[in-house]
Amino acid sequence: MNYKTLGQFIIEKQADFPFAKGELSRLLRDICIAAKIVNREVNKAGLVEILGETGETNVQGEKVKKLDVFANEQFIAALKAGGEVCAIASEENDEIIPVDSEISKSARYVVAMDPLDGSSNIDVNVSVGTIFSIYRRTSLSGPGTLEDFLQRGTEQVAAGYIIYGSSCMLVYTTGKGVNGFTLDPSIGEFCLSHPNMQTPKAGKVYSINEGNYLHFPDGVKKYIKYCQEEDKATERPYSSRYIGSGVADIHRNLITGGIYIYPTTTKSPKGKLRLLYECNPLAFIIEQAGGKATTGGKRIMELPIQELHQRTPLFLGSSNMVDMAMEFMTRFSIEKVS
Ligand code: P6P
Repeated sequence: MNYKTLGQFIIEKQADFPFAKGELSRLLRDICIAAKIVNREVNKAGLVEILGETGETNVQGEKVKKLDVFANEQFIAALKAGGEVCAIASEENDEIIPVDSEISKSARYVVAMDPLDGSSNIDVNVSVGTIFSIYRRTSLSGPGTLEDFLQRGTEQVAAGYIIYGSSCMLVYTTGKGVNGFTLDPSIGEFCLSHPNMQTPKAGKVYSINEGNYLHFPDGVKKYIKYCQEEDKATERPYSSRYIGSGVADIHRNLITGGIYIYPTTTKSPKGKLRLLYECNPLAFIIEQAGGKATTGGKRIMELPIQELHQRTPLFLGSSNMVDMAMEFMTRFSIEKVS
């Protein structure tokens, strides 16, 4: 077998993190255990009574699908059992989940996650994903606190996503580049398939929900028209690709080049995506892959964070495309993006 498993890769890279003494490796192991279980259920979602809605709504006011609840429970259970975290934050939980057990007494990390992003696509067999962000705790001891999560994205020690698609992939960074691992179900291991991922500086794909066009800032409207113009020199018009599952759109654009934009709209005046467990981890990954992530004005990872489920506009992807979109935002959008 000429594959390198995630476990082998982490041990090899251990030397990069003398301070980690294995905790980070064990933390990634815990996340992967839950990912394999969630992948198994996503893959047979149509076959078992796990589809459909629980009838409840989550803190975002979105209808919760049973697989959301299942995924959330699996990641929380795996992280608690692993003993490496003192608290967890999740899109599915209004408040943080402090972890206070014998095995987590010396835990030094907290994990923020979106356990199943894009879940509205579950019933129609479209790829969904998990997004996670890892910080070193700032509190001194005991169960973690809200303050442990209110750190800028630049403080992340690791971030990643799992995409449950035609194959199950884990893509993560610890600040030393981005590596992608594909799950080999025959051995139940994530194997290195995309070493040192770099996103093209220029791309020809733009991803945005144009159904909201009328409510976009003028800079976004002008950028969309720029993408649609005929211009051989810059290979325009670009292609519009929008799956409605952020992890899937961003994963494709990471590989092929492209830009994903979720700007402010009247329905989401601060943007729709959440800073802590969607935008910051995705920004860490895309920057490590040579791309950019901004609000249309400011670098995502430098945004101050005051609340757990804080939202922000997001322009993320190939650096040349993000720069161009920001130029339109600067020239045409009166509301200077915060
Ligand atoms: P809309 C999923 O709910 C999500 O957070 C992203 O994954 C996705 O890109 C976006 O929202 C879809 O939102 O408003 O276009 O349906």
